Amino acid sequence: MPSVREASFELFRERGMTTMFGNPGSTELPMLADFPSDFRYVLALQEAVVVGMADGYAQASGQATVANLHTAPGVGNAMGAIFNAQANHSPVLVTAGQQVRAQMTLQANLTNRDAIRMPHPLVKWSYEPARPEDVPLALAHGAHLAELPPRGPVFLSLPMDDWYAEVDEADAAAAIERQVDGRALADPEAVRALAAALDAAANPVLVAGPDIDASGAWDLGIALAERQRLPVWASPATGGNRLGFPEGHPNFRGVLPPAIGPVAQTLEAHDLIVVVGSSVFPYYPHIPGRLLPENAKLVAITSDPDEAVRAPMGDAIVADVKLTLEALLAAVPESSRPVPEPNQQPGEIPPTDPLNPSTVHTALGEVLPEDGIVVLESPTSTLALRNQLRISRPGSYYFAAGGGLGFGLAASVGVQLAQPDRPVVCVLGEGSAQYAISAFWSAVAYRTPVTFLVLQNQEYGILKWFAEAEGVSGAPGLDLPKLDVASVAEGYGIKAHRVADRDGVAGALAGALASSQPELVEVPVAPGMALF
Ligand SMILES: Cc1ncc(C[n+]2csc(CCOP(=O)(O)OP(=O)(O)O)c2C)c(N)n1
Repeated sequence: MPSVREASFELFRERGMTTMFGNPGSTELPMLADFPSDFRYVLALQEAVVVGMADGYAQASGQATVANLHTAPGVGNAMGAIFNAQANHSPVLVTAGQQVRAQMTLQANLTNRDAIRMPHPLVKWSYEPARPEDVPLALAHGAHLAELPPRGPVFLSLPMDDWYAEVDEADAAAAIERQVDGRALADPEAVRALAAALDAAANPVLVAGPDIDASGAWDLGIALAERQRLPVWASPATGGNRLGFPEGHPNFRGVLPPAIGPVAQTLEAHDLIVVVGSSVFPYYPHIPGRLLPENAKLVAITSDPDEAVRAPMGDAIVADVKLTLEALLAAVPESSRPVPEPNQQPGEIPPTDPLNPSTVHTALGEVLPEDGIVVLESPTSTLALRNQLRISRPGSYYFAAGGGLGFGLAASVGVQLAQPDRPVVCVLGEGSAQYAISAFWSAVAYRTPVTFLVLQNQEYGILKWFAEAEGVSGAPGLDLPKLDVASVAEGYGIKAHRVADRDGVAGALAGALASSQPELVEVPVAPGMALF
């Protein structure tokens, strides 16, 4: 009879889950014993980095991905990253070791006392199998559930002696073979009604969200906008872990602001707002106002029932985003509305010393190859990067929808491992880099040739902006003088470049992008928010 470990690895193998991320402790070693040679174990040096890397890998590969943590303290360290994975709709299968069953009741050292409750609100399912022989079935359950819509992390606590138990061969084979398909078709009546409303509207608009990309519906979003002559806004950047529409497309208008009043103001002229693959809306901060322009209707298409029901206004269709766009496209005619005016390109940025973040992003835009991927965590320059780069290919942008810092650096390594043939640039604020700093080690150890671009403005710039917006003065702890990320990265074995002028930035980035090793480019930039 196979062991729990053999059956579990056969399950992972069958599902293509052969890259796993972890930080081992004594309670995880039995799982890793005789580690099969067709699997890849990616070591991260802290658990938030384990989950951040697995999140990036899961999103960029589209597959459930194992993040193996060390019992209670490891889960504790990873909690912020699990929060991000949930907001990102990322199918991470989080596992954590547990004391041997014989010592759990007496709560021997390292017992995860209430393992199921610990990550509970952040995951779709939290479980500790009732019997050792149930572990493969529980892992199958977790993998299916993580990948079913709405995708998201699940958690399993696995007692360390379970891996040696034996399982019935036929039962294990049955658990391993199962496929569960969860792509739901929309009610054809709801689609017909939306198609009729779109065609009848005087001035409809499309709001494109991250699940367009995640569901593989990129081309369908473009086709709908073109056939119906729709101007397109990106859903607010705060919730945009991926892009839903090419930002260089002539119909693209910009990124919606993330607050109630400004969203309604931005969409003022429109009578029908169709939101696809986004919550309605990932608001922050609180700027009250009308939820919608007067007389405007809103219809959202989302695969997430929770996103659908918690929206404060409008109607929703809960179904697979790609299948629904396919059906909608088949039901709408070519519109006779005028084609939206081509969007304006960003203007020239006046030279400054130190460089404006926007100037750095123009330099990045010049050297980033067509198939480049950007992983972004540089709060004051998020909008500047979107405006300057106008990223226009699917699967080319990743961001923490949850807003928990530490995603960017870790996720970029996972994204690069999942997409080894595409150049990955990770754009970081020097403050953000600290939350997952040890991911530099993994980047070097696994030869992931990420180009890290660090903007050094010597402050928590976005918090100064928030302080002003909130009318807060005199808050301590918002300055970061002399934080030298390049030197820290060098300590982890990364080749680092320090450049301060525009041509130097472009040259260093081009060199780093062409290199087969991870490299870092650190640039001092002017403080404050960069919008364009
Ligand atoms: C885990 C976590 N802790 C704290 C914060 C609050 N926070 C948001 S942005 C920010 C500052 C980021 O600084 P930096 O990366 O240097 O970028 P800048 O704002 O200067 O562009 C902080 C501390 C957060 N979002 N997540």
